[in-house]
Amino acid sequence: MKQKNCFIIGFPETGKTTFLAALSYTLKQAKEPTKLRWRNFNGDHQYLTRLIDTWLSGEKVARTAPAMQQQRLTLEVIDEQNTTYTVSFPDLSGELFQEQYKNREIDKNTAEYIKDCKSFMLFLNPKNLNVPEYISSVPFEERKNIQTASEPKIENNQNEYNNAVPSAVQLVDMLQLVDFLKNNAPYKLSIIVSAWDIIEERTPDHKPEQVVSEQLPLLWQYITSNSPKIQVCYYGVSAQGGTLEGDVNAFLSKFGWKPAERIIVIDNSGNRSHDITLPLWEVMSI
Ligand SMILES: Nc1nc2c(ncn2[C@@H]2O[C@H](COP(=O)(O)OP(=O)(O)O)[C@@H](O)[C@H]2O)c(=O)[nH]1
Ligand SMILES: [Mg+2]
Repeated sequence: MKQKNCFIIGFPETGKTTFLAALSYTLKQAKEPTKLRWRNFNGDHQYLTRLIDTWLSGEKVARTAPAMQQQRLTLEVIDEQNTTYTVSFPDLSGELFQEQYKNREIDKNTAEYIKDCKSFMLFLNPKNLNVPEYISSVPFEERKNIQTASEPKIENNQNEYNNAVPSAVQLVDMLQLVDFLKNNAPYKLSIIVSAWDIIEERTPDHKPEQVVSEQLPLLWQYITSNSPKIQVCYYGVSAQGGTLEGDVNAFLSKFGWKPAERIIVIDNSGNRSHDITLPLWEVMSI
């Protein structure tokens, strides 16, 4: 049995817990063929069962408050060659990453975990990215009237502070911390653009990497210029299947009551499937 750790990076509301719910359901079901299948689970069984039930019923998963975060969720999965992997897959609260950025500190356990880890998944939600306005996109007449750019203040309120800093700046900082802790050793990184249903509605021809290069050019440049140390793959994932507003039954019936069909996974070549195990399988192959 191979032991692998996967570290999940993502600020609050980026789709991490919904992904974990849809992933756990997918691993367990036997109808749709998937790259990875379920073997076993170590951790809080109630937590995972509740998560899957909530997801199946078409409700939003509960917010992962810092007190509820799961440091130890270990999935035992098996691939097509019958190799078994144990994948440690913590469901951390997004506030942890915000605190790290603001306080310039990381707790010892998380740092040790990252040091040993070769597989990372980074979640982005197109609905709540903080993208700065570029000077070149502001009309010249308006530019003349801008007084002074205001620096974000260090407020007591965590969210206010982090919301004032562009998402790409905070994410590059996180990846620099990973590089530092791993002493510049190579690693695999899956970038998950979550809520892909929203991107598909707005810009149906877009590929996941294009969303990142357009919305977060600083992050894209950092990852690209750090190749081959960072071996990246990009996925667009809709773990929920759409926005959960309105009649739940009408929403679930859109997919013929087949839970697996709610999931959209799109790779950077545009290949489309319901197999949400793909991004995990890909980062584990190192
Ligand atoms: N439209 C859409 N919204 C999603 C999807 N996945 C998650 N969301 C929404 O994004 C928000 C954050 O999701 P959650 O999994 O709790 O994020 P976490 O804080 O990173 O664990 C919630 O409002 C979800 O309903 C998706 O596939 N499509
Ligand atoms: Mg969560």
